[in-house]
Amino acid sequence: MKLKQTWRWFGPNDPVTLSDIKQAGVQGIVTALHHIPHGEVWTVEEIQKRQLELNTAGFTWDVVESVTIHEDIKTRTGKYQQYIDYYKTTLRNLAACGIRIVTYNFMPVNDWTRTQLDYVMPDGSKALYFNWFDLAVFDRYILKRKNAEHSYSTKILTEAEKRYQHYSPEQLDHLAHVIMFGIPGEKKSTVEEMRKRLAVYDDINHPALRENLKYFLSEVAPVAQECNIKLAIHPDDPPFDILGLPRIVSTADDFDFILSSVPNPSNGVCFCTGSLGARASNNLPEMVRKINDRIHFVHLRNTKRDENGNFFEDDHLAGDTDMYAVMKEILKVQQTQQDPIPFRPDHGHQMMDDLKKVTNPGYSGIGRMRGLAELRGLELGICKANGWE
Ligand code: DNO
Repeated sequence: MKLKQTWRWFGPNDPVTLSDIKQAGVQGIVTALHHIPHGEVWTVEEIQKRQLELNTAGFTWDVVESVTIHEDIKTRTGKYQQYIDYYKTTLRNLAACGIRIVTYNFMPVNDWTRTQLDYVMPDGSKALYFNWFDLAVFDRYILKRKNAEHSYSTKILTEAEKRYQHYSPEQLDHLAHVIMFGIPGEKKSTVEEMRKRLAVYDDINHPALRENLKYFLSEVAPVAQECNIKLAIHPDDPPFDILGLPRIVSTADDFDFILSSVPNPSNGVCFCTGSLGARASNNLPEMVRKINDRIHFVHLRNTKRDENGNFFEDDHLAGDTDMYAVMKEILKVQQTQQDPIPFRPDHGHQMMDDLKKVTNPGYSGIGRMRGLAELRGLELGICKANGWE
């Protein structure tokens, strides 16, 4: 059995429209109710409104990405218990509408983080890029985080200082905008807000954040199981501590903790090769073998690192991750499952006509289409060669 091909759509404001997506040949849509503030309940009415829109365009809503976890839950402060109860209600409401897979992440403060959104590839297409020197520029000179210098090597600090000296005020503003970009269509943070949100983590180290995640999961996984929902935690992107924040969804050991501390089958993973592949010590095929049937959703994308750990998003079949090996392991897991595991081509370059449009960073139409087409061919080849029809 093959995987289910899906496509992420950011809702009615997404410049890549449902009629565009129709031509990609996917079987399902991944989306979220981005207009609902983090932490609030998604009502059946709101879910059905979006579902109707998708159904009218000939699609089903297969995966939610994401029901975002409110910061109070991650830090276990303020109204965390109320937000957990709201989360349970949202899961029940989604299940009542027939939606069965829910993605989320447990990254403190910021979701995915990049330092450049238009890194020019040799072929002229544009990719997303993460550079430690620029992150340090932001951290030390824009955010002015206390003790930021302890988070970087001398090499990074020296290069960051050099860059800071020659960046113009506009370039610095732009860098801050890119780093704090967050989720398209959702509220943007200011530097001041970010400082406040970071400060809440002063007393939260890795074990404490792990405990907060374990508590959250021990509360919501039974509800998910009862209403037949599969939870899928997305890895940290990039899979390292950044801005002094603890990150706890980055390595095989992290997944081991997450899955074994709440051994409920509904507690699973969104296996994102682009996030996990940015860390050289992560062996992705091995991680697929270990996480196995707790993989509930898959993001396929590739990255290429340099000697300083900076990385750009490469073509889906190029880069440091052996996509053939990963795809083969995922397909092996698929053969043990009754239902197809959904995957989506994660990100894509801005290429051809994408370059003349403003699309959400990473979510261009043609770039993702190229990725999907290549991944689809790879999957077909592996399935044929192994008799997995
Ligand atoms: C970035 C995405 C992430 C992802 C969330 C999942 O492009 O992969 O923003 O959706 O982290 O909760």
